[in-house]
Amino acid sequence: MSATISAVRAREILDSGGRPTVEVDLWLSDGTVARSSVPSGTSTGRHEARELRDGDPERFAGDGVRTAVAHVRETIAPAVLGRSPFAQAELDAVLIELDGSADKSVLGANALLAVSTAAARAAASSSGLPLWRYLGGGTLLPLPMVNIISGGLHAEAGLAFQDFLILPVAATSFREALEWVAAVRRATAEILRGRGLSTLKATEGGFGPPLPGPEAALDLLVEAVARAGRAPGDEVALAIDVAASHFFRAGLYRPADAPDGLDACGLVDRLERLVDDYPIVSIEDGLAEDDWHGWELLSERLGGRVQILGDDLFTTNQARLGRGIEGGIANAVLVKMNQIGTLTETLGVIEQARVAGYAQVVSARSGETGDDFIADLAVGTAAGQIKIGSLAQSERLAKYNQLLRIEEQLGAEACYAGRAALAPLG
Ligand code: 2PG
Ligand code: MG
Repeated sequence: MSATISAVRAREILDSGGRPTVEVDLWLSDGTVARSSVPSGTSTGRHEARELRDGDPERFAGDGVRTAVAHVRETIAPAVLGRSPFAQAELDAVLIELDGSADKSVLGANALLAVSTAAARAAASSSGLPLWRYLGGGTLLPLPMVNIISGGLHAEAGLAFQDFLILPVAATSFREALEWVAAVRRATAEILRGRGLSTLKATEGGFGPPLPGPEAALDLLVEAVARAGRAPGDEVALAIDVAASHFFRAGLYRPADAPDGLDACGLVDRLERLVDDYPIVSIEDGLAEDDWHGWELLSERLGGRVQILGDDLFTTNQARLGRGIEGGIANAVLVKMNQIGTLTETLGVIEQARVAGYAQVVSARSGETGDDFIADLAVGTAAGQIKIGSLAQSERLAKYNQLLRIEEQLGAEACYAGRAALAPLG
């Protein structure tokens, strides 16, 4: 394990939305080479680490990442050359210090994360280990939380809530879980077609039909699960990502079907009715990212019944998760590496959640590449749940397929997390 980093090259590539992102190739002195690229969100949280964009309106409407790429080449590469890729925490500490800002806005979280993950991949490969083994060697295949219907910023459907998802909680393997999901997705398309509604895909490969409100989307999912031959709730459960930060304006929640606006209490009442009426087991971002009082109310009212998952609320940030844990707010954390910018900090959040008894959901972004790092991250850390988008589009399938490969590699050792991964735990 004496190999050191011998070269780092960065480039601008395009993500699944046709927007620029950073890709890094990293070489070790023993000839190992590894490649990583970073994703990008649409419904980003205010407290995320900053991805650096050029702001040059002449290129990609300002979204170019040439500056971030230059930072890898001119600032990061010289500082990491000769360092050990096996000392991830030290390497990431160097990256964090080089940037020097609290939100990684100087060099860009996109520049930092590409190098951080490429180094881990190179270290795994140099050790002759699959990445998931190098990252911890868990044997738990995650329960996938799979998008079927999109709204919010991910579709132009008129639905305020962003994600309507299914969870194959009673499958006995990851492979079987995907078979069930594919059947439900097919059934959804058949129902939509039968009603003359669009089956055009939204950003994450789910459908974005024009539906009047969340109840209509959930009715559709229940019907599709049954049509696929599965028991709604017992075999395939439902989840929502409300992404409430994105319809919170001037102190009120303003979903399309409540034009006068709702306060936190009104929205929590509405969410409670949905939990009463549908087999929902997880609610993500039920309230806005800084509405801590609202989150307290939501956690009190529903935290004993369903998983209360913080995405924009926690932004994979140990300080924000710490505040949540202290206040008994939420019972699960969404984990997106690019919200924080280094692998070490991501692993820190997963560990912090585990110690506190919070469930962990490793997640992709709406803008993805073919990079499948998060599949290995989920298994390696035994996170228990993963959210990748729909069962469509190669940037999503890259991760699902990697999980199938890992399950095959694990053989008899593989254990599918299923319902047991959900909070409230136990
Ligand atoms: C989310 C993600 C993924 P985005 O809100 O959970 O669905 O969306 O990457 O746009 O933040
Ligand atoms: Mg979310």
